[in-house]
Amino acid sequence: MKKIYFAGSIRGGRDDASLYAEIIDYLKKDNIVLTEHIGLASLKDSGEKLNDVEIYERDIAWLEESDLVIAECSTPSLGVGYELAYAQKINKPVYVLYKNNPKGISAMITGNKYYKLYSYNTKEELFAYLSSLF
Ligand code: 6K6
Repeated sequence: MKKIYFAGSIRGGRDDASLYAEIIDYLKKDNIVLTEHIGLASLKDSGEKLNDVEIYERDIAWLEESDLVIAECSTPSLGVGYELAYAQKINKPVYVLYKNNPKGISAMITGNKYYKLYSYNTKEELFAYLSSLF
């Protein structure tokens, strides 16, 4: 069982929250997802009970503990961008998933050869890719 740090937008916008939940449920079948709250519909603007310092310190500890990082990046998020850079610095394998659309995502991600990028058109493609990883 791998420990997965799943990253997805929170304050950057919750349009893809239900997709995050589906990905997390899928990954949890055979792995431990340290950040399973990312998909919760209840994780709205009010946030968690922790303050921002506590959230930051807990998330960094989870990143350090993880075996790999999977980020769904279709909704741009400062926090996810920070996590991707941090994960690279500590040499974690990083998988970046995003929907194939004309706007694309930041060149600072797609231009970085360290990241394993996967752009998808359908959920079927996305889940077939995820199953190929394990
Ligand atoms: C929830 C709603 C508003 O503020 C919150 C705070 N709660 C968080 N709980 C857990 N992880 C968080 C929280 N805020 C940010 N993160 C981490 O940053 C997650 O691991 C996400 O992958 C990423 C989201 O960053 P933003 O910039 O979209 O919030």
